[in-house]
Amino acid sequence: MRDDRPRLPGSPGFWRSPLRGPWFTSVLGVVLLAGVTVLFVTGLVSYAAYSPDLSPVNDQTPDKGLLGFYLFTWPTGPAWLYRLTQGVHVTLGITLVPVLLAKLWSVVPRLFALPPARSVTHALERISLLLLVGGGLFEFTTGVLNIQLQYVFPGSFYPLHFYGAWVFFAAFAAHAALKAPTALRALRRRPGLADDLVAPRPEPPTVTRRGALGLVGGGSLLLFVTTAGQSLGGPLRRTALLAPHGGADPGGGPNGFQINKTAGYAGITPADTHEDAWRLVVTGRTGTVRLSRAELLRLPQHSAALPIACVEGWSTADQWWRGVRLRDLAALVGHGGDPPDVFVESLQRHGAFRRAALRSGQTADPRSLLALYVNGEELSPDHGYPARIIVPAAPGVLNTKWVARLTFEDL
Ligand SMILES: Nc1nc2c(c(=O)[nH]1)N[C@H]1C(S)=C(S)[C@@H](COP(=O)(O)O)O[C@H]1N2
Ligand SMILES: [Mo]
Repeated sequence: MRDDRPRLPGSPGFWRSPLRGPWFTSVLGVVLLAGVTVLFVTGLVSYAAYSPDLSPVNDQTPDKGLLGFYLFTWPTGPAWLYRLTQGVHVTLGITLVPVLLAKLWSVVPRLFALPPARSVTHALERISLLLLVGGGLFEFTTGVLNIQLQYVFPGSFYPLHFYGAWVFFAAFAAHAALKAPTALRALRRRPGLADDLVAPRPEPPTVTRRGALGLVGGGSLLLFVTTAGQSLGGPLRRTALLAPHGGADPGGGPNGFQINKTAGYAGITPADTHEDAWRLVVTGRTGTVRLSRAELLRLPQHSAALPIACVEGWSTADQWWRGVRLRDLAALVGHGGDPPDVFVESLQRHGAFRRAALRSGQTADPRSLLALYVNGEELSPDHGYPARIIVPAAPGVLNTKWVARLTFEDL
C-alpha cells in the first residue's frame, strides 16, 4: 500500500495515534493541576525555610523583592517539618515526570498547527503556551538535575528554580482557568468539543486510552517506589534506587547515616581539626571568646533527636545529637535572654554551603545545638567533627559542618 501520510506535521493527518483526544488530555491535565499546585506551594515553602532574606549569605537572589512578598519566618517545629515538605516536593516532582511527558505528547499536534496565529488572542494564547511548556520543562529539568547530580548549579539553582517557578505557575494558572470548561466537558464525555486533538485518520489502536493512562500511571508508580525510600527510614531506604546516594558510603555504626559532602571533598584535614589547632570563635555584643573542644565539653551539654532533611529530598530518621545549645553560646558573648540571629562560618574554604545564617527563633530553640556527638559517639569527620550545627525543622543546608566561627548579631 502506498504511504499517503502527509509529510508535514502542520497537516492534521500527519498525527495518527488513536489515543489523542480531549478526554485523554483532560485526565492528565487534572492530575497535573493537583500535582503542580502542590509542587508550587511546597517549593515556595522550601524557599522560605531557607531564610533567603537573611543577609549576607543565605541567598543573593537579586530583586526577589516582589516575588518574595510571601516569605515568612520558618518555625522550628515540628522537627520533621522540612523532611515532610521537601520530601513531598521532590518525590512528587519525580513521580509527575511521566504525566508531564504524556500530557505534552497528547497535545503536540497543536504545536505545529497552522496558521501559527489565527488572531491576536490566538497569538497571545500561543505565547502563553510557550511560557507554560518552556517553564514546565525548565522547572522539571533543573529540579531533577539538581537532585541527581548534586547541585550542578550551586548558588544559581535557587534563583533559576525560583523565578522559573513563578513564570511557570503564572502561565499554568492562566491555562488551567482558560481550559477548565473544556476539560470538564471532556471528562464528562460531553459531545460537541472542538476535537482538533483527535486524529482524523487514526491508525488502528494497539492499546485503549485507559490502558495508555495505566502505562503512564505505572511509570509514575515505579518512579515513586524507587524514590520515596530516600525520605523514609530503615530498610525502606534501600528501595530508593533512583535517589542520589552522595559520594560516600556512610557505613554502619552511630555515624552511619547519609553524608552529603565528605570532609575530604570539603578540604578539611585532620590538622585543621586537631584539638591543638581548632578553636571555635564566638563573637557577640560583649566581644569574642575562643573555645577549644575540651572547653566546649565543659559547658552544659544537651541532647536533641533531630533529622537531617536535604533540599534534594533525602532525609535521615532522627539522630541523637549532643552538644552545646546555641543560646548558651549566645549568652557567653552578652546575649542572655533573647538571642539574636547568628552567622555561622565553617572551616571549609571553598564551595557552597560553608556559611549560613540562622534566625533568632532558631538560635533560641533549646534543641538547636552546636553538636559534638551523634548517637553517643564523637562526630565523624564527614559529619562535621569537631562541631556542627543542628537545628530542628530546618533545611539540611543550614546545618553547617566543621564550624569555625559563630557571630551573634541581628542580620
Ligand atoms: N561546611 C559545610 N556544611 C554543610 C554542607 C557543606 O557542603 N559544607 N552541606 C550541607 C548540606 S546541603 C546538608 S544536606 C547537610 C548534610 O549533613 P550530613 O552530611 O552530615 O548528612 O550538611 C550541610 N552542612
Ligand atoms: Mo543539602
